[in-house]
Amino acid sequence: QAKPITVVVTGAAGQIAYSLLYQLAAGSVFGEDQPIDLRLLDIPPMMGVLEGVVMELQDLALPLLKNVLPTADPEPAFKDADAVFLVGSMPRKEGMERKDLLAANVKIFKVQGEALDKFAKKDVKVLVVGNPANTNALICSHYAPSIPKENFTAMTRLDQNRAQAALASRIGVSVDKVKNVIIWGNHSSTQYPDAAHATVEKDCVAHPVSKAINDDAWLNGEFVETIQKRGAAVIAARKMSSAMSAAKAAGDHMRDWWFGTKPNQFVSMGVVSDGSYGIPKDVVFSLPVTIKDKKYTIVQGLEISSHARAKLDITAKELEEERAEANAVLQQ
Ligand code: NAX
Repeated sequence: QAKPITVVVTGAAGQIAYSLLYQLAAGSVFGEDQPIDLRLLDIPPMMGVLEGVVMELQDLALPLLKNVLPTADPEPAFKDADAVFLVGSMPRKEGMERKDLLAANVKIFKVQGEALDKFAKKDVKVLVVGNPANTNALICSHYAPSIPKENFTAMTRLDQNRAQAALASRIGVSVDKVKNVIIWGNHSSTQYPDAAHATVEKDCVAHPVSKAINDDAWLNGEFVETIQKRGAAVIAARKMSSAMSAAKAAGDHMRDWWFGTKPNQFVSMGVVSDGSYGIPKDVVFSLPVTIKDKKYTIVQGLEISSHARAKLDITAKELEEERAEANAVLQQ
C-alpha cells in the first residue's frame, strides 16, 4: 500500500469539516488506494468537541485513515503537510461589520501562512475555504514566501457547482452533461457566473448552453443573481450556512488539483492573478483553469463580451478593496 499523505483540515470542529472529513477518510478525494494521516486544527475552546469528531472518525472503521491528530497548535498540525484545507475562520456575529470580519480573519490567515511557511512541505497544496476566501488565500500566501504562490487557491467550486446544477435543471438534463461554466472573481455577491462558454451534451454532441437555453435575459439576469445570492438563500432557509455542499465542493476542488481535469474541461478556482484577461495582478481571482501533474494553467483566449467585461471589473475592484483593507489591518 502507498505511504500515507498528511492532510490538514482547520476549523475541524465546524460544520463544513464535519462533512469533509468523511470524504477524506473514505478515499473520495485522494483516491481509494491512498492512506491518509489527518491533522485536525481548531481553537482551544473547541478541543472537547473535536474529541467527539475524532471518536466518530474512529467509528467510521475506514481502513485508509491511519492516524488522526486533533490539536490547537499550528506546528504539529502543519508539519510536513501535503494538502491543507483552511476551513476555520471567525464567523460573522450579529452587528459585525464586513470590515471587522475581514480584520479578524486576515490575522488568522497571516498566522497560518507563517506556520505553513515554517512547517509544511514546499509543494503543499493549500485550499482556502474560510471567508473572505480569496483575500485570505492572498494573505496566507504572502506570509509563506518559501512556498510557490501557485500552491494557494481559494474555493469558488461551490459557486461553480451551483451554476452547473442551475443550468442543467433549466435545460432538463442531468448535471454531468453541463460543462465549462465559469465563476469569475470573488467568492462573494460580486462574483460573475458566466455561461457564455458552457456546453451541454446532448446525443453525445456538445452544444452551447446559450443556444440550448435561448434566453439571454434569463442567463444575464435571473441566473447570475440566483448564483450570487444562493449562499444567502441557504442561510435564510437552513438558519446555517451551506455545509454539506461546501464540503463536497472542497473535495471536488482538491481532487481535480490532485488528479487533474478531464480533457476539454475546465474548472474555476481562485488563483493569484497573473494579469490574464486584464485582471489586476496580485489578487486571488477565480478563473477557469485546466490541471495536469498537480499544476494548474489559466485557460487563455476566451472571448469576453463587453457585458462580461463590466462584471469582471466590478468583482476585481472589490478584491482590490479587500486587499487594501487587509493590508491596512496587517500594518497596524
Ligand atoms: P463553523 O463556524 O461551523 O466552523 C468554523 C470552525 O473554525 C469552528 O470550529 C471554529 O472554532 C474554527 N476556527 C476559528 N478560528 C480558527 C483558527 N484560528 N484556527 C483553526 N480553527 C479555527 O463554520 P463552517 O460552516 O464550517 O464554515 C467555515 C468557513 O467556510 C466560514 O468562513 C464560511 O464563511 C466559509 N464558507 C466558504 C464557502 C466558499 O465557497 N468558499 C462556502 C461555505 C462557507 O460559507
